[in-house]
Amino acid sequence: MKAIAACLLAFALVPTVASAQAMKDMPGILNTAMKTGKGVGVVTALDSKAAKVTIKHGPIPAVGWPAMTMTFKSTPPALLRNVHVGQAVAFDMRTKGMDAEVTAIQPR
Ligand SMILES: [Cu+2]
Repeated sequence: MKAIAACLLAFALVPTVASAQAMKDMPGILNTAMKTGKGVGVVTALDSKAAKVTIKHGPIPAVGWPAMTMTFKSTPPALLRNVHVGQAVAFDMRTKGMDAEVTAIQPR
């Protein structure tokens, strides 16, 4: 639900003309394009059932993010088997709009 809302919001913020222009110039490259990056941080919360992990992470320049604490979806959920609260981790992530996923995570 959260992902859908973020997606709709992102589209609502792109004026129709600019959107049409972007589509013409570079198909598929819009504000909502998937971006990937690598980060390091500390796990502050874990919800294995919901496949969610909260990480207090440093800046992730590849996606233009400052340091912050936020919750990621784990893709796949099994990544969280080797993770515990308080652990320092390095992770690979991807984001589309406001939706963020970790796609790899390991202790550091
Ligand atoms: Cu973040």
